[in-house]
Amino acid sequence: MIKPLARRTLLAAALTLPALGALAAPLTLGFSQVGAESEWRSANTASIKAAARDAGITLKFADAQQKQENQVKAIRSYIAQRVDVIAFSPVVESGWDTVLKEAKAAGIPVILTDRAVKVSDPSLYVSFIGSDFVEEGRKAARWLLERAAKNPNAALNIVELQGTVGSAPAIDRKKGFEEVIKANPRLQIIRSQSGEFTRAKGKEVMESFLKQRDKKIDVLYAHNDDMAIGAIQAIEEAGLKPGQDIVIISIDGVRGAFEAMKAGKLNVTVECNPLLGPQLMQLARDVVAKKPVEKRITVNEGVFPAEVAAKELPNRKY
Ligand code: GZL
Repeated sequence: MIKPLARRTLLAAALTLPALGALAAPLTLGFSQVGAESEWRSANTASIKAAARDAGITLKFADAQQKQENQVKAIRSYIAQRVDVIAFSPVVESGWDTVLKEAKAAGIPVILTDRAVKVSDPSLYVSFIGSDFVEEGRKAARWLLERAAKNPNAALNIVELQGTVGSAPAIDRKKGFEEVIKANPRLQIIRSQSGEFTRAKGKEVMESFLKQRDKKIDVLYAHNDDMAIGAIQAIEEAGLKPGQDIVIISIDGVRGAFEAMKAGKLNVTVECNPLLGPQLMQLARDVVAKKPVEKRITVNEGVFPAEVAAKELPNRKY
């Protein structure tokens, strides 16, 4: 015959064990990454992997080599493996409805990181964590407006190296930049082409811009530092001084940009924070625990002109 106290203790234990069991089972996150196209992307990947390890979260990770079909395949494999939550940085904005409907039908929540998507039904993803790319484009243009105001009669011909065609950062950084430079009609974008966020393509496209001699190039606006660094090589090979003959504005704030600014070859970089790992892991836990989460979580970012590069470089975390 079990004594009442002992029975109560056994009952309490029976009720508690499953909860403990739920806590102990590591959460499994399936992550589809764009690729490894830039310093920014490498820092983003490192942050996600380190944060998963620190959080005791089982991470399944796939690099899509900048191809949407590889991301769709990875998301489908995570659905088949019945992971607890899926997260991905969509290489382009459109074409996600079908696979996200499959994840929803399987009852697996999806988190967007870094880049956003355009979908018919916003309930196809639980939350977005990343940057405000339109604001990054505005910050880049505000820096140029301020500089141009010191020389009010100078016309400034701008060439633009866009990011990956169809990607949220490329679309939004262009939008924000154009919205602000409208304030000064002497600032004109005379050429604009995608450099695919890579150094190699950025150099190649800048070479083609420099060959077209009909208009002098005064400013380069690059949607990321890697393309700017590639363009710097092209400008030097053309016998011009980057950062002086051609003013260069870029975005990301990676170490290579601070080194280029210290060398006087880049004029300003607008920060885009890749270190989303810890916030993503906490968000994944909250989503799996069915806690209410914000639909859009953006991170605060700064603007770093060349004058502060040397002082700031030792503090950089990516
Ligand atoms: C921005 C990110 C962009 C970076 C590029 O959040 O999506 O992709 O600006 C990277 O360096 O390739």
